[in-house]
Amino acid sequence: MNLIKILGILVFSLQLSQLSYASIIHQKIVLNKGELLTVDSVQVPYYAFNADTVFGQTNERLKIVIGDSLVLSVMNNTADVQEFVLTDFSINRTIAAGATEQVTLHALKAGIHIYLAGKSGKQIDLWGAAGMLIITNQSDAVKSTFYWNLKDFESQKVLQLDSGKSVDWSTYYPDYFMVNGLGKDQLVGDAASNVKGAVGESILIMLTNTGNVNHSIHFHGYHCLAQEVTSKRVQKGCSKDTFPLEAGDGLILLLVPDKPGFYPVHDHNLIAVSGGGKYPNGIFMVLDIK
Ligand SMILES: [Cu+2]
Repeated sequence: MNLIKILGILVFSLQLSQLSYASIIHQKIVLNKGELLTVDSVQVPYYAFNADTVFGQTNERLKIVIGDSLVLSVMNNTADVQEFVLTDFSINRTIAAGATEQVTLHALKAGIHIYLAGKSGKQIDLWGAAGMLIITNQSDAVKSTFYWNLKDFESQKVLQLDSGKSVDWSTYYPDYFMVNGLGKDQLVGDAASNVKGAVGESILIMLTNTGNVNHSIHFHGYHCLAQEVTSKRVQKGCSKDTFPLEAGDGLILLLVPDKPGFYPVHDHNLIAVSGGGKYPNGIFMVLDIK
């Protein structure tokens, strides 16, 4: 047997051994339209990808492990034709009203990605319809994990888009800011976004910016390590306390607290810690380390 054949068999058996850990994950998400209740009780139309046909303000989080294949059924439970886009996986599907499309993707490496409804037409990805796809290795999949999907919107522009008008984004002046589609009252005590942990523990924070302005997340008390980046501005492997995210960026941060404490994390794009013009609100979380 020549060397090339032996190498070929080796590579093949290596692939087999990796495949033996892989699973096929079937998941369904449903694009719903609903009403978002802001902190000052303003109601605006809003979209989200939920687990079923009941509208909720938080998009489903898709979480898989390296080696997995995700078979994702996407149902369009709205009255319009919609798109489902996952740019990092070259997925762009048109879905008729009431129809379901199935997409398949293979998780080859760790990272964080954004899935969204199309950027054309009413641009509903900018008023809700954008969530996270997270790929980790096996050991990270069982770590304590928190999620910050950052969003912003301007209620007047949402109303214009909803009525079929186009908007001038050069005059965009967002008045509401959210984490996982939630505002202040809903975020206080929220288990998915407020970090609880212990000194020395490895804690993962999943961050995406699915809004339309830049955000800059500042940690008080601790530094984090940028473990995976989908960003031109943050270097993989850097350790710091402020992480800028342009629209469309994503980060997987590792926090290993060196002391106990109760600290805030907030957006240094300071308008984003308001809601309807009132402070404090918006992109504001707490770290509770024992
Ligand atoms: Cu600060």
